[in-house]
Amino acid sequence: MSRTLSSRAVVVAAAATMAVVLTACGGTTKGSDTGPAAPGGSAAAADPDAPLQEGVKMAFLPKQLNNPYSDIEVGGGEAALKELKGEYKLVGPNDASASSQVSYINTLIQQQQDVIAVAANDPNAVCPSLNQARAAGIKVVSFDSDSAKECRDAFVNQATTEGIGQALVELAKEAAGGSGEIAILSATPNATNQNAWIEVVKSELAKPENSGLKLVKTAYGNDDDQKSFQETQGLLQSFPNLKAIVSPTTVGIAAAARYISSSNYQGKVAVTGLGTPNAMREYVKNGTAAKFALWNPADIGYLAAYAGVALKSGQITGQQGEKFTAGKLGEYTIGADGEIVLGPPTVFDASNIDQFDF
Ligand code: RAM
Repeated sequence: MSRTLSSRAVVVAAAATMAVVLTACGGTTKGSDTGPAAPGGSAAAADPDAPLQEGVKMAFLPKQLNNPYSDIEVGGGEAALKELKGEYKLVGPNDASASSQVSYINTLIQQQQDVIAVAANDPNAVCPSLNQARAAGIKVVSFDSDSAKECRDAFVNQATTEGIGQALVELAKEAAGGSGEIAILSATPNATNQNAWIEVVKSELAKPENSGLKLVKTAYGNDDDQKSFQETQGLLQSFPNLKAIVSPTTVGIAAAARYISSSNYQGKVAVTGLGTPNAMREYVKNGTAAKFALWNPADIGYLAAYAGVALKSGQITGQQGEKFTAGKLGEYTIGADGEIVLGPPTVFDASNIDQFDF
């Protein structure tokens, strides 16, 4: 069975995703502080030869703490900070609501962290606090879900937004058997990452080659298992001709697959989207979710930590074209708008899922 969607959208990386090992990063000696960057982006020029500082205090603020995906992400950040001899901290809300992260950012400013890594629940709600942090000399890296670009120094994106959106459409098309009604089960209504992917999905669906697919609804499970489960039930009841649910969130896809697996809809409505192999294994094996995609969440946290320490050390400032080495992941070049793209996602199905354990 082929695991390849179109080459444009997704490269089936399987083990290869993890095998991008370029030169390892060397120095972690203490260097001088580069001082605060002005909010809005103008910072001192990057010094590519600046040594990576030791002792950098970096706090991770994921969308929420009770999401297995976030746990894996920040675990990668912790591992990187260990390599970099930095100080890792984890804080965050229990729900992914829009304003839930603001108080945590304010506390991190008071604690004089050197770097904040944030997966924004809302691109704008976190902005004033993030810019206060930056005015206080704290470097801000968004990861997974971007803040507005005016309020951070760099963004670690899991894959290109276009690529993820296109992959979701190809997965949905295949899951629906080529045509028919599909629905999206998203995370929260304000999530920057899901909303950006859904925009791409909609523009892909407008293309003639996808005219057989009809998006009937986008529902929001808020990255809450129970709410996602209930929203799945609602979609199935409201749209009796539904062919597939595409869920671009690890919480949503698992809840949708669990619901369908234990219902009369199994075999009639397919599930696909973005999930972790461990949460999806049984649903791949029982045929409910034959194929889905993701990247290695740990690598996002790892890359964000290296980016954060490189920012704090003055090696990069977040400008397009700057390069830095992210330990075992190798060299990265910063793209437009301070975006750093981890790499292509992996597609999982019965033929490869047992090679992955996360
Ligand atoms: C959920 C979160 C996260 C997203 C993944 C795919 O865990 O919404 O932001 O990147 O799914």
